Amino acid sequence: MYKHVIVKTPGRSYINGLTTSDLGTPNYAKALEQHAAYVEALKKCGVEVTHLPADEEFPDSTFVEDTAIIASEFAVITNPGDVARNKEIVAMEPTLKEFYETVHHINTPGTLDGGDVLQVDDHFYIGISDRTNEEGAQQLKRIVESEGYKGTIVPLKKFFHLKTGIAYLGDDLIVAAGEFIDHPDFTRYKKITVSAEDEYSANCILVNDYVIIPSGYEQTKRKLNEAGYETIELEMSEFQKQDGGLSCLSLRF
Ligand code: CIR
Repeated sequence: MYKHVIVKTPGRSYINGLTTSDLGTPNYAKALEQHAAYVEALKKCGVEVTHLPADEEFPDSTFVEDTAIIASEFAVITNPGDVARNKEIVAMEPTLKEFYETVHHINTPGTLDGGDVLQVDDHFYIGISDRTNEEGAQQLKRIVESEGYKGTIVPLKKFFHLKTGIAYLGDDLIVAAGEFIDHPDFTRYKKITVSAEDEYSANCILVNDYVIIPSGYEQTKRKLNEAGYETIELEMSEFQKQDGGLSCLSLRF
């Protein structure tokens, strides 16, 4: 069960953040509305929300997931791979220290974005991407192993971040899209597969009794409901425009 989440309001500078998509410039007012709905959905899932104020200096800082990895006994401050985002970790560290005594760090030359890390029970899967390098992945693997967890490094082929294409729903069930559907590291799990057209919906989050999914992906929603999950759908258009998904907008623990 998750008890707590950390989120951060998007600032006005959000519209100037990093993106590889050609979906257009985000509408700031709409992004605020979508973010507020996200926070309400999390509250409905029964978690307490630490809501950090916007930080105009860092346009992408609403995507708090990239700044930390959180397990039940420890947190890891990452070393985000894009220079424009790297110092987002400075503001996150004191917040995490309110909750965790043990806070590890990923250090340069290692880089790592939280979006590249998927926890499946006692096992952390760590993607190597444009943001997370081999050295950063190895550092995190050593940290989780020192804490009694397993770590597996997964070089990505196409996805932006590992969790762009995969989610864990508990009970050995993953949601997988693209390169993860037949990936040898994930064959041991039961799978809900997501088609290429619905790829964006692979980034969904289980928060206690609900799976939160982006709205407009009927096939994924049906598969989740058939597997016994209650879903909450959220409009995510303004975050999708900046390559962000549902997992990116919170740290959950
Ligand atoms: C970035 O390029 O870093 C942001 N525009 C999107 C980050 C998305 N975060 C995530 O997938 N964890």
